[in-house]
Amino acid sequence: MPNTSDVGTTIVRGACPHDCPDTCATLVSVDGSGRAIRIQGDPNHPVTSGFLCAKVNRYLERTYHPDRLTTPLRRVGPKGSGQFEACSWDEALTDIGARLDAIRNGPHGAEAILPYSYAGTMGQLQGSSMDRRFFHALGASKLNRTICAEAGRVGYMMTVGSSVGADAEGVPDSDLIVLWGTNTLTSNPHFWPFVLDARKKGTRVICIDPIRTRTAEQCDEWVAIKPGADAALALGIMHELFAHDWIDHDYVARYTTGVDALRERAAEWSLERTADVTGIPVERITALAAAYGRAKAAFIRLNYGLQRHAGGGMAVRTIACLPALTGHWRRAGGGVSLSVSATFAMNKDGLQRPDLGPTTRTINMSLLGDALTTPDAGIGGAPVQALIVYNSNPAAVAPDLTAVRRGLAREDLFTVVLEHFQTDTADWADYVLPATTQLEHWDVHTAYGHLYASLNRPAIAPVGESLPNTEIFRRLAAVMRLDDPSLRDDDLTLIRTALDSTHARMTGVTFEALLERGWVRLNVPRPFLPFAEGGFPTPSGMCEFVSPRLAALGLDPVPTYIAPYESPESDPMLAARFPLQLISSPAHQFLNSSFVNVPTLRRAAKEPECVMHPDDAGLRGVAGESIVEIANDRGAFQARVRISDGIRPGVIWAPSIWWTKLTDDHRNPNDTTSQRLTDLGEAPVFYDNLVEVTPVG
Ligand SMILES: Nc1nc2c(c(=O)[nH]1)N[C@H]1C(S)=C(S)[C@@H](COP(=O)(O)OP(=O)(O)OC[C@H]3O[C@@H](n4cnc5c(=O)[nH]c(N)nc54)[C@H](O)[C@@H]3O)O[C@H]1N2
Ligand SMILES: Nc1nc2c(c(=O)[nH]1)N[C@H]1C(S)=C(S)[C@@H](COP(=O)(O)OP(=O)(O)OC[C@H]3O[C@@H](n4cnc5c(=O)[nH]c(N)nc54)[C@H](O)[C@@H]3O)O[C@H]1N2
Ligand SMILES: [Mo]
Repeated sequence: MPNTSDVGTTIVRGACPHDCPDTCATLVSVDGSGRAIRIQGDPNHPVTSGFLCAKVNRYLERTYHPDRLTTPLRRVGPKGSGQFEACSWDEALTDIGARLDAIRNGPHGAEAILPYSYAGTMGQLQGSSMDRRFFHALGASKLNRTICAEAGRVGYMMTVGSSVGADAEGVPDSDLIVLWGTNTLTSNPHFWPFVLDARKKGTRVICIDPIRTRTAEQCDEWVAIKPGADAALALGIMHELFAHDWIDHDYVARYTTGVDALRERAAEWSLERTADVTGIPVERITALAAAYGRAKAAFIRLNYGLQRHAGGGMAVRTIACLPALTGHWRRAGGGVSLSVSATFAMNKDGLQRPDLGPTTRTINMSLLGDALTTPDAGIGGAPVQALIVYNSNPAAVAPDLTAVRRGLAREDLFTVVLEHFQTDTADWADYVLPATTQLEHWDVHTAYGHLYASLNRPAIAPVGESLPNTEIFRRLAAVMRLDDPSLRDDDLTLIRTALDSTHARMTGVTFEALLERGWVRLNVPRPFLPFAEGGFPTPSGMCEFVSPRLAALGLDPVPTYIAPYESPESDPMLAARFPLQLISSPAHQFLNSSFVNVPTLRRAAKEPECVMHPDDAGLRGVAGESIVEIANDRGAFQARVRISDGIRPGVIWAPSIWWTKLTDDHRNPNDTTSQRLTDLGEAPVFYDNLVEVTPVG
């Protein structure tokens, strides 16, 4: 039963809402007074296995944080000053409705209103249901949600077909594990127990990363690749696979297209050329290729780190060819996994109702700075006059913060932010609306690192006057007299709609089953071997080594290497001024910019830091533990230096994403990142970013 009672304490089943592959099943203990007193991972969930991460262990501290927003707030000081006064929900919603109505009836129409949201919660309800219905019915601009995963998603789709891949629960059967562009112990920690299981029988674990992360430290081998060079490495490995005939010819003949073109392309990647481009010695490449070629069921765990570069889409597409060449998809533990989200088949259209409104323009969230400041920059026509932000903190996480801040500072921009806390973004708002956390609302979840759906029940009453996103958009729809009946659906109706699917894999994933058990495995075998006998969800039904869809886009249809925009090799002129490649991947204690304001976690992260190789520090006269300025033409930020040989020379690492207002210099690495986009998916290139470091003071 979901709720068990024990001396006045109730245990409520939930799901972690955060943007992470693990989507944990949680158990929240609530005492007789209705206060949550404990959160733990469900010991029976095969992936959660009874533990939570460093951040979500602190979820109660976050929920009951004295800084929680408890009432709607109206701006009283100048824009960006962070001066607000409390007001009632009625006052706030009436005024917001009137402001949006004026814009809707103005010369540019409702397209001048832009929703901006990402995955602050991954819940189907609080993330993407009533909000979408509201903006569709209003006729607002659409948002292309590219900020995280689009390069990789599209690249993977070009080879494999959709976000379906090897099952983490097969990992114990692997005979080689390659962690490629992922800091597993930080960003996907519930994958690790499966790795440990495989290791018990001697399976090698190799980590490919420019940084010797805490994950790389735990692996048998750290392959210190140059940033953005992963497609070259994969092509070099293929060169060896073909040369030694480590190819599953039967699999290739039955289930792939274009092997001849791929062989020709791989032939161009001699070991010497591969070593030159990747910075990995020839003997390491040979050993890696041999290990992969001789394995029967190698598991490649890709994640999103390697796709935040100019050629990120092509890199993922290229790597995704490997298990089809070797036939590893046939066996448990073999294959490649980036996201498995498309294994789920929720009724998204029913939930989001794109049919409620007209076709409108789409604005790329990764170009927020441009969209707010240069209305003609590819967004066609209407300026953005109103911005409604929820589930995201763009004033900390979006690229090119200088441009973003300039946009948010516009006196003529009407900004509403739905939040738990007064974030960097909320400081720019005209209205801030208090939202509930996962402990306070209903939701239903898919996952992208495993195959279990889960239900989140509210465990406690809303803190203060906070409301679920769904309720805020229902009320806004009512205030604005949007009258489609679907805009009045309550949360339980929305959950039933989300689960209203006839897809075979969703059989058994019902509201009743979720109420009863909290989480349910998709209707697939365990482990799931999606492509053991082909059946790729591409147009040809094959794993596409040659992609007609890429050709149609005017791109190379065959896997290839695309150099970074900013690297010493690809832009020597720029590198003469800014020689170091900055990677600003997640800090262990934070979840993007969430949890930065939670005292125990911020104390653990200490202060903005960066890691530099001794050679790079020496060249610049930078002493360990000193403060440095990290800068390029776009901007600058400061951090305390740690000097370590656990990073490639020429690369620096600044664990992220700090709230700018909680740093001494009120800036963060996104002051230096650019609004350039990846080859596929129009995604940001956060880690394709040259900087120079100078001592401060
Ligand atoms: N603790 C914690 N967990 C998180 C998050 C968080 O902020 N904190 N964020 C969540 C979200 S939204 C996401 S998208 C994921 C992100 O987590 P991951 O998908 O793992 O991606 P990143 O952490 O961005 O980068 C992973 C590793 O890739 C390396 N890397 C960078 N460039 C390259 C390259 O060119 N080639 C190779 N081979 N490696 C490279 C980085 O050094 C980093 O160690 O994690 C989720 N989980
Ligand atoms: N330099 C650099 N920049 C990056 C990255 C990087 O690695 N380096 N990573 C990028 C990636 S992968 C991603 S995914 C993005 C993530 O960027 P965001 O999606 O902006 O993620 P967060 O920073 O966690 O902000 C989410 C906000 O949503 C709020 N929130 C959570 N739940 C709810 C809710 O139910 N209702 C409402 N109204 N609000 C809620 C939280 O309080 C939080 O402030 O950042 C990107 N930016
Ligand atoms: Mo992300």
